[in-house]
Amino acid sequence: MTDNKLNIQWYPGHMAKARRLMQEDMKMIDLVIEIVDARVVRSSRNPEIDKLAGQKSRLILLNKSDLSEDSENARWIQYFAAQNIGVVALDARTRTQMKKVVAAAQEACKEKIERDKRRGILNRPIRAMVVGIPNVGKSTFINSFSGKTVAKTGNKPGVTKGNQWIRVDSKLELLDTPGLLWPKFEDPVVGMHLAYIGSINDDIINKEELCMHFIEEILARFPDAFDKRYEIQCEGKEPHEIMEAIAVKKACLVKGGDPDLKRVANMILDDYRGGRLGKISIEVAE
Ligand SMILES: Nc1nc2c(ncn2[C@@H]2O[C@H](COP(=O)(O)OP(=O)(O)O)[C@@H](O)[C@H]2O)c(=O)[nH]1
Ligand SMILES: [Mg+2]
Repeated sequence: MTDNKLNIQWYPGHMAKARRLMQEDMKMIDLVIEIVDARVVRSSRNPEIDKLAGQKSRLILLNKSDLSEDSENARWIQYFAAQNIGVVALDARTRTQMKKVVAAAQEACKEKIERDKRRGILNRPIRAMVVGIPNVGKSTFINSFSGKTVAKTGNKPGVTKGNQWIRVDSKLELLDTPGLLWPKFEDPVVGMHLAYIGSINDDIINKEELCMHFIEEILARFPDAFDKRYEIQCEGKEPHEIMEAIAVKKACLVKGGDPDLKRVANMILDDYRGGRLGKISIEVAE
């Protein structure tokens, strides 16, 4: 296989600004809710969050868990639980896990709640900020969590202008603006994995190359993932041969009858992103 040719750029200016804004917001909150993509838990985290969050309580949400494997979600939950980090798997488009999230937020802030109690402060809601790299579902989560009964508690003294607290219930308030983390682009695997799930602007990527890497990685864990979907035989074939076979099967051909590999790459990646190749976790807990 050729080396990957992904050349993904990030802009330090944005990064510096995002970091500054987040540091400001951190002063106002009790809990950092870090949203990651359940399919690429490692690549969708940025270790800088540890520094940024400092001593704040933490909760991790494995979002888009409807697209990752249930068994791998369970292993990631164990992985974080073993480090004493609260974690909930969810599909942020629905509200089905909201009670669990509130309970996990309370558990994560247990000590603070106890401390408040000793000081006679009862039932003060936990204040939380959602953070994560682009496209993990921060806005979706905030919107779902707000629901129809959203009570924006308005600008309060000490709140940076523009920021509002969304009262989820009596126990939890969310800052309406999420903190933007940036991916660890220095690691080429991270860039590639984020590209698989469609979190990186596709225009700057060689899709055919990306798709070949994708096929290779998927086949290592699911040897028949493509056979089933496209009714082809992958065994013994190189990734580019698999793409050609799919092109023929799906009549993705250019004029003259050659396989249209660019179109095939788009189709395969779209199928994966849409869950049509099945629930597949790209990164598993170790
Ligand atoms: N399948 C699935 N899609 C989701 C989920 N959460 C968010 N999305 C989709 O992921 C995309 C990015 O979500 P968004 O909230 O804009 O991400 P943000 O950049 O972190 O704010 C949108 O198309 C959402 O509909 C989820 O749990 N499951
Ligand atoms: Mg957003």
